[in-house]
Amino acid sequence: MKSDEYESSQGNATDSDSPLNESRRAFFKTTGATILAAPAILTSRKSLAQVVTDDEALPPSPPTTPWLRELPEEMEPLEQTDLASGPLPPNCDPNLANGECGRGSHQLWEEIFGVADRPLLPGQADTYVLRVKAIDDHEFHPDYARQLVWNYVGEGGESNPTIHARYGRPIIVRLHNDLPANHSGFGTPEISLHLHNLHTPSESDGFPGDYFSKTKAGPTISAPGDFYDHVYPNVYAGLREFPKSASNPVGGDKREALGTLWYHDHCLDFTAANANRGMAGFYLLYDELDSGNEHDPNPKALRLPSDAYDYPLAFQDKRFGADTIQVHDQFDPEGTLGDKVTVNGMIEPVLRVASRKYRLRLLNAGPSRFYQFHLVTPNNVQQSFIHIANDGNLLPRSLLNRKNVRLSVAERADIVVDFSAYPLGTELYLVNRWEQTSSRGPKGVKG
Ligand SMILES: [Cu+2]
Repeated sequence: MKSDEYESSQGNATDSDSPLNESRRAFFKTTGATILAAPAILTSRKSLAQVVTDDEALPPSPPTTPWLRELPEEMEPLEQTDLASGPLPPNCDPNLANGECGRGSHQLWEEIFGVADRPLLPGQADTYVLRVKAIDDHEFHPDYARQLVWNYVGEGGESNPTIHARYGRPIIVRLHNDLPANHSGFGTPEISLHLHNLHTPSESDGFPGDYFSKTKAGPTISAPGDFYDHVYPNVYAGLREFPKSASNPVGGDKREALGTLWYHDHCLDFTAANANRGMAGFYLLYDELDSGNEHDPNPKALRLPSDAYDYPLAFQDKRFGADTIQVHDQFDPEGTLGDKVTVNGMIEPVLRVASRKYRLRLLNAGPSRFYQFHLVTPNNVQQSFIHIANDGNLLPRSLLNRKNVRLSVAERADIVVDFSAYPLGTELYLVNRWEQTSSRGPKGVKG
């Protein structure tokens, strides 16, 4: 039996080790082209013109030519919008008269901002605006028709932008729902913004029942609206047990520090469909140890690769119909197993990297695939890397000389890859060797 992209686990090991077969599973390729660039390429699996035998009996996605598109060299953080100086500063209670939905009052408002019934003052928080928009000309791949996605869009037009946060500095994200109410197709135009894993007050967590649109409100909020203000205090978990003090200015237990987080839609009964429509982005949280500055003079700082060399990569499995348009059966409780993998919204992209160390933040943004990632040469020789963080937590000690890393849905792994070990022009491939033929879970590991 063969799946769409894997030999069966009883297959011939020699065959499966050939570069040709390996390319079926490659997602991402890296290559170096200039003095500063050693190539890195990420691509998604090449689909094959084979009979699909996965449990869902969906036909395979149409084939794509790999490595046609490049990821940007740097993933720049979303720029702030000064909400406190604007016409509608965030407040503890929802601003119902001016279009905010009926969210719960912010629990920690007075503790963070001093006065319970006063709007935010300039400088008290980093503030951001995101709008969920329907984008009807997204290009997953040049071989596919441009098509509809729903993305979080920043004020500068950035799709699914990365938010940079710091422990001790609160953030307010104002989320607008600009989706059309008359949408047809998979996904529902009511949204709830969940910041996955972060310790947040419950009214800002993005519960499934907190969904809203201009005309509908979920069961855990009181009124529909145009927008929803989320407060992220960015304190360590355990704030009550380890209160703020001179020696602990952030508050909470530092051992609970999180770094790589992500936000995604969480609408009741539609989380998979809406996230698969494209609502997912990164929230990177720094502190004194993981400071986001590789030149940090603070002796406590880890000085991990930063800025352009701190690169988030979100993987989503997707299925496309014969017309190259994405399909997702939101009425099937088993979900829809994808046979194409997008990397930051692109199928089989290339990332050109400099000849130096990178921190790659790998995220399985779902909905259905599990991954066991390997970094290999075109001859299928596994390369080693350092695994430094799992699911947002720095490991007690880095795991050196790792040859693979596994990710289940919503899981993150931070790895450090030293591309200076390779001659310029080298191409490396990030491949998935976890065979999966059903949305229920993976099977054996291949290769
Ligand atoms: Cu989540």
